[in-house]
Amino acid sequence: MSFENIILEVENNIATIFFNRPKALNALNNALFDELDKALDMVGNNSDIRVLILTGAGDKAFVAGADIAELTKMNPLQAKFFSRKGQKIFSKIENLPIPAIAAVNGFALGGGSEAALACDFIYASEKAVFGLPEINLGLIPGFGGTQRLARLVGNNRAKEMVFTGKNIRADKALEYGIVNKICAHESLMEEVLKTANLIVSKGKVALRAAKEVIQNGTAVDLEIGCRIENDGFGIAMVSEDAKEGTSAFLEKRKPVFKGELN
Ligand code: CO8
Repeated sequence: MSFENIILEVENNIATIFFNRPKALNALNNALFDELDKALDMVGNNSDIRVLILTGAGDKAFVAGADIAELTKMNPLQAKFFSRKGQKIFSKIENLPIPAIAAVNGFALGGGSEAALACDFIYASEKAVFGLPEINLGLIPGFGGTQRLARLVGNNRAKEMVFTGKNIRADKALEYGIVNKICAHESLMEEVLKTANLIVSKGKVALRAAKEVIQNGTAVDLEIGCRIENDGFGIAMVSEDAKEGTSAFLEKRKPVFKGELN
């Protein structure tokens, strides 16, 4: 399927979705969200795809936020629906059965930071800029950003960012724990692909179990989370790749994972 506002590429079990409105710094509008929603379904339903990368087309932006021009035309109900639509799509990223990595190649503001925060982790170019500047527009974040940022960096840092609308550079985002790694701008995708390929080389059942256990387990108290971990462990344990991984260890050889869903 071809898209206009995003690009979906699949190669070597890795899907890459580019936000593709470079003239508007990849701002998120309704049309882009509709395409992203479809692309995420395609990615989530294709069991050959084992990692998703999200990044921005062009050299300047990951995503500079919701499309402000489109926002200004909305009545309150349309704005409420748009906010819910964004939240649902970002939750879909978060709940994909496979890991999602954000490769933040420039401005990730407002909805852009919110999209990156919905991924499992973020690698950033040294040129990346993060922020929730909605307060400067008389707005607040509306795609889950207040919630995900506060859970990740703590209430106080999140409140300072949301109340002041001040952006932060990649080094501060690393200090805050928003970003796992800062890369030279030119080698961002290379670094992200290196990590994605490492993940692809692991057992498929174990990977899916690990993602689900962390995702669901951290939404509940520790005791229940540990029980969710028990279930995930049990499922991984009976997989073909677990038989191969444990046998290979005992036979002092490298495992050859088949990467099947059994
Ligand atoms: N929406 C629409 N167009 C945008 C956006 C945007 N968010 N960001 C940039 N553009 C457009 C500009 O209008 C400009 O278009 P044109 O060339 O036609 O004039 C083009 O992209 C290039 O932008 P600039 O000339 O401004 O580039 P600069 O390098 O000078 O500045 C910045 C780059 C700093 C990123 C600047 O563009 C900027 O501040 N952008 C807006 C950032 C922002 O405020 N983002 C938050 C948006 S609100 C939001 O995300 C809310 C999410 C929740 C919504 C809930 C639903 C109701």
